[in-house]
Amino acid sequence: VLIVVGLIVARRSSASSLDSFKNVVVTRCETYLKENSDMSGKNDCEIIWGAFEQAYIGKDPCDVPPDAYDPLINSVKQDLACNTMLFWSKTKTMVHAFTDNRDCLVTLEDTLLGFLFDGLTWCSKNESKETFTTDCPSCQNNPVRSFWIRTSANFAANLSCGNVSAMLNGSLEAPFSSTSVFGSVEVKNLDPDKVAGLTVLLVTKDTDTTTCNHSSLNMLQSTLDTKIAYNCRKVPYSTVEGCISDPEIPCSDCL
Ligand code: N1C
Repeated sequence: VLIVVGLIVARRSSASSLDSFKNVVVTRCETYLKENSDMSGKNDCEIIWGAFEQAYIGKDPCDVPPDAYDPLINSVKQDLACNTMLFWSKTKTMVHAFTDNRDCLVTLEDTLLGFLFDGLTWCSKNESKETFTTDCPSCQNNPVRSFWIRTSANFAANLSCGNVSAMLNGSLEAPFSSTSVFGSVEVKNLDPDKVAGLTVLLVTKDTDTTTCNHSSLNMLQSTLDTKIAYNCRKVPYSTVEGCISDPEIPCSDCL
């Protein structure tokens, strides 16, 4: 009897860790579609979950390449208004504090795909049907890293249009890094037939010495397709802080 009870408890607990992960994703999905009702007819949370799962379930957690997520990308239907896309690098917390109360700018995490998986960890194992949410390896082709690479490429290549922006950290030695997701994936995937310009918003504190003339930003400009206009502007950290604490201040007064 004890063995049977033990087996039931073991089965339940392994099933419930998957169930709770799936639950988090599907609940986020339903919440998002409720808030963005124009998308709800075209998107199905169970189909999106199925397309997501098949990218990594049963696979070696170091052998999930970015293109494993192609079916997931294709399962989501979303359009964004041009001129609103905001990229970021090493400014995540500030950027989201800013965009959470405002519709004028949209980050990847404000799109359905980014919203579903932001902050989550997942992997499986060879021939396993399970999803693990802890102890996932940090190798090159791990499921989480490949997901962000693939979704970021899609955000830049297929969703971005008009004049787009990137919020970079002026308190760092080098505000632009060519090995970041922004530098290695997004900048290279902007479509010069759709994107007219990229403006760097260099968020700077009074004590910072980094300017738009920093050599790493010259590198960013030279990586960019010559058909895309490049601009850079310093934005005082205090202005961004003020706009975070008062959502009534119009976007045009913030950036
Ligand atoms: O490597 P980064 O930043 O330059 O990537 C940021 C860049 C943004 O413009 C986003 O569109 O790439 C996109 N992106 C995410 O939206 C995202 N959400 C969460 C990239 N990475 C994202 N993450 C996780 O943060 C992910 O695990 C990745 O490795 C970090 C990147 O943070 P970063 O170095 O500050």
